[in-house]
Amino acid sequence: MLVILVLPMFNEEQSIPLLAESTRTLQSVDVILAVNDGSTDSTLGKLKRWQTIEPRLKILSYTPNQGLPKALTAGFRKALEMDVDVIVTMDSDATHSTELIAAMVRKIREGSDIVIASRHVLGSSETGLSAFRKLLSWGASRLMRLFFSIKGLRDYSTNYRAYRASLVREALARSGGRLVTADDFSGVVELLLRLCSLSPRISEVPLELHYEAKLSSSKVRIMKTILGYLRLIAQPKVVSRAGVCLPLLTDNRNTR
Ligand SMILES: Nc1nc2c(ncn2[C@@H]2O[C@H](COP(=O)(O)OP(=O)(O)O)[C@@H](O)[C@H]2O)c(=O)[nH]1
Ligand SMILES: [Mg+2]
Repeated sequence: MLVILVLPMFNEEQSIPLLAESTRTLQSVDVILAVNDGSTDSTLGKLKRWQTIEPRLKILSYTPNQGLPKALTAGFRKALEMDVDVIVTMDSDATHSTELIAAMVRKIREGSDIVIASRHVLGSSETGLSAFRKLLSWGASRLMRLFFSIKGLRDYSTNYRAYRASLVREALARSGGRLVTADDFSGVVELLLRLCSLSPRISEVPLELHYEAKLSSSKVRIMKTILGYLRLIAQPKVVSRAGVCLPLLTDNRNTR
């Protein structure tokens, strides 16, 4: 199975040496795609330097900054052009350990369509996070479970996930290339809720989140993200075999 690791980046100059180190001997990934989304620091320069020692690294770079959901969608498109089988997405801030990727890919091979590195299952842990940030991710997942309830899913808002590429391809084809409406971090939740309408098999592996390893500043805009979550729960829902979800976007429906 051809596996791509998509790394969305906005001003991650400090994290790039750590990412380079943690992927250097990683055999479970065939291609690394860094999506540099209008960074204003030396992210692009650092990526180019990394590329001189990492032949698997591809760079997708554009300006101005368009937000995490667009960067993920652009990464998906690029990945599908490369005809990969599995797309793994992860934060580029050194808080997610690449060691989980092998287990996530294995689960896809065994039949899962989406695998979540979850903060809310037995064996997971979170260190270095403020009580408020812990509450936010726990509260977001509780809220989503209350309104949506997707089988096998407890962590709705993590960006550390593996997707079967054919599922993403089908979603993009059926939605006219547009997967999410949000341009803030709630788009990470929205993406999952819309993919859910295709009845994917979803499973989770426990994540040990090491927030104390974070060197870059957090880009989460908390109020905007909370408003984004509320907007999601207010939308019309559909029921699929995977649970209560959001419909895929169409060209003239569900757009802002
Ligand atoms: N492409 C892109 N990536 C972003 C943007 N904002 C944040 N990110 C990336 O998304 C990931 C999550 O952001 P992060 O600051 O780690 O959030 P936190 O860990 O939840 O505090 C990191 O890899 C960021 O570099 C953005 O506007 N565009
Ligand atoms: Mg992060």
